[in-house]
Amino acid sequence: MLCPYCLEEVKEFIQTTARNSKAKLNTCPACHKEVPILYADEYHDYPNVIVNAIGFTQHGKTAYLTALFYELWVRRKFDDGFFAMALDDEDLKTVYDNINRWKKGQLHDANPKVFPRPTIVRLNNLPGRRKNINCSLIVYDTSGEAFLDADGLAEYAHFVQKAPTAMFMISIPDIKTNGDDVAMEMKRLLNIYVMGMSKLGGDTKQQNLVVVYTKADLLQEYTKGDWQDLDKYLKSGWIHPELKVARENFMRNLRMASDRLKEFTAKCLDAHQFISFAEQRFRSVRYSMVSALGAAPDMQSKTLLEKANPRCVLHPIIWKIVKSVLEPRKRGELSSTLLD
Ligand SMILES: Nc1nc2c(ncn2[C@@H]2O[C@H](COP(=O)(O)OP(=O)(O)OP(=O)(O)O)[C@@H](O)[C@H]2O)c(=O)[nH]1
Ligand SMILES: [Mg+2]
Ligand SMILES: [Zn+2]
Repeated sequence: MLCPYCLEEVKEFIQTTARNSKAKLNTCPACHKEVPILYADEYHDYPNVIVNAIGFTQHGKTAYLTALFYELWVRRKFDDGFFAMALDDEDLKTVYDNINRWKKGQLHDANPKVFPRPTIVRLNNLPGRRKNINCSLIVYDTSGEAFLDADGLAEYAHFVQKAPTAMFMISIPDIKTNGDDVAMEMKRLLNIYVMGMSKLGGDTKQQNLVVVYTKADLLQEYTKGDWQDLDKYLKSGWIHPELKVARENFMRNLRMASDRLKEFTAKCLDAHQFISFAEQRFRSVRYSMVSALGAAPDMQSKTLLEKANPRCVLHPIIWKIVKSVLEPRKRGELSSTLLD
């Protein structure tokens, strides 16, 4: 079993009883931290999906993860019995605090450069094609400063090593504002990641990569003319309107959006080396675009000008679930997987 706090694989968690009450406690034999009872007791019913936001500072990691909580907790109303829940008091408080700040339009400050405590969010009955899906998202959010070099990654972000899928968060508008070259900065992040993983003894060839273009509401200068379909995708969640007719088309939609974004990466961002580097160093590479806010915020007051309206935020997570849980479970017979 994976301890969500020290990321050691342990045989079992140690069950004790709290000193001053009859409350049951589970602790990790490796780091001695208290692990949620439900996490340990129902471990095998809820496969872990490690959500690791990897990206430079201010590229929208925390905003994205908050939008994800909001989407999963409040906005998603699937009719198949779907609900999201927390497993301990601290995570429940984190989720509610974040969502409440979010609803008031308050954004977060930059994260400190420390190894973060993850927030565990359990998803029940996420609709799949044939069967619903249960899983636990283990969400890590750290400062972008941890990704400035391979040493920083190894020290402050070693949670990346255990995840079957890495999630790169790249804000093209921020790279442009800093006067940097988008293709070069994308390649820098990838290079740092590959070096950091080797320092940790990991191998990116065993991992999948999801490249997420963040703050996509600010990409209008790109998504016009030949690339208008990407703007429509961002706004509606569907790359081709015809696909929208049936839920069975959902994964096809994500695959087609990913292919189109790869084309965008080559033709618009001129990031050919990034594509080759990623494809040769990872098992698979997929692309997504998201807007956590839906519109640009007022930078002075750090509040949103309009009510936050997240776009496509579930899509990278669906890729993660497919790559982390469904494909390994049913490798070789994908057509019968839950979301396919
Ligand atoms: N227009 C727009 N702005 C965004 C969006 N997401 C984030 N921002 C802006 O980008 C700023 C930085 O976002 P964060 O999510 O805090 O960035 P981060 O990657 O967590 O930064 P560090 O914690 O420093 O690594 C926010 O304060 C917002 O102003 C988005 O979807 N659209
Ligand atoms: Mg942050
Ligand atoms: Zn532990």
